[in-house]
Amino acid sequence: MHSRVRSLFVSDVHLGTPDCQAGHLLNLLNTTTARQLFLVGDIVDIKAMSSRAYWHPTHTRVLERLLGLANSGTRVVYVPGNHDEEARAFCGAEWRGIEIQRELDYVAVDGSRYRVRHGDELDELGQGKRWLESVGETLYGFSCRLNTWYNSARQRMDLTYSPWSVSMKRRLSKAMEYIQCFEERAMNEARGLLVDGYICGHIHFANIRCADGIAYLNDGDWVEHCTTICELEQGGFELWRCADHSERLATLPSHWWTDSPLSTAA
Ligand SMILES: [Mn+2]
Repeated sequence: MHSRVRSLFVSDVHLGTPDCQAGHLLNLLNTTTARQLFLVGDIVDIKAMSSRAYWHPTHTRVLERLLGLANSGTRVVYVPGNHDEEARAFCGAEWRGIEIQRELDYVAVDGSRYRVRHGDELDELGQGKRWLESVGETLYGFSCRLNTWYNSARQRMDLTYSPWSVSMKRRLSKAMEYIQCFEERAMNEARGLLVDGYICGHIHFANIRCADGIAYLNDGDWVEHCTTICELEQGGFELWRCADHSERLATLPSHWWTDSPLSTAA
C-alpha cells in the first residue's frame, strides 16, 4: 500500500551499526511519498563507527534513496544529532540537495509551530546522560541469558544471586522516569520558545503527547522500534511503526489545542 503524506520525520537510524533496521526503513521510504523529509539526527552513527567499523549494503541503499529523494523534488532537511555531530559543522549549508540545519521551526497545515531538534540538547538541561545509558541497557537487553550471565558475574565478584528481572524492574522504572523527565523538558523548552510543540528523537522512545497546550512528538528510532512521525496532507500527525507490517500507534489531530480528542493506542 502506498501512502502520501505532507511530511515525514525520521531519526536515530544509526547506519553503520549492526542493529540498524535499514531494510524496514527502505520499505517505508519506498512506499511513502512525502513532500518533505526531515532527518532528525543520528542518521549515520559516526560515533559508533569510529570505535567499530560496520557497514551493510542496505545502508548504502538507504543513503542512495535519501539522495534520490532530494534529487527528485522532495525537500530533504538533515538535522544532525549527537552520534553524527561532525555534520553539525555544515549546518546552514546544502549538500547534494539536502539542507543541513542545526534546528528549525516546522509549521503544520493548521498553522501550529514546532521546534525540530535531535533532542540531545535536552540532556544538558537535566542529568540525562547517565539514564540514557540505562534506557539502552534496559530496552535492549532483556533475556534469560542475560540473567545467567549477570549472576555468574555476580558470583565471580562474590555477590549473592539476584534475579535479573528484579534489577530490571528497578532499571525500567528509572528509564521510565528518565523518559518522563525528557518529555517534560522538551515541552518546557517549547513553551519558552513560544512554539506549540517539540519534535525530536534521541531517546529511542516514540511518543505523541500533549500537556497544557504544548505537544510533544518523538519519532523514535530504526534500531529497534522502526517508528516514524508523519503529518498528513490534510493536517494531523500520526506515529507509525513500519516493520513487518505497519500500524498506527498514536495520532494528534489538527487543531488539537481547540478540541483535543487525543487518541493514543501505543
Ligand atoms: Mn542521539
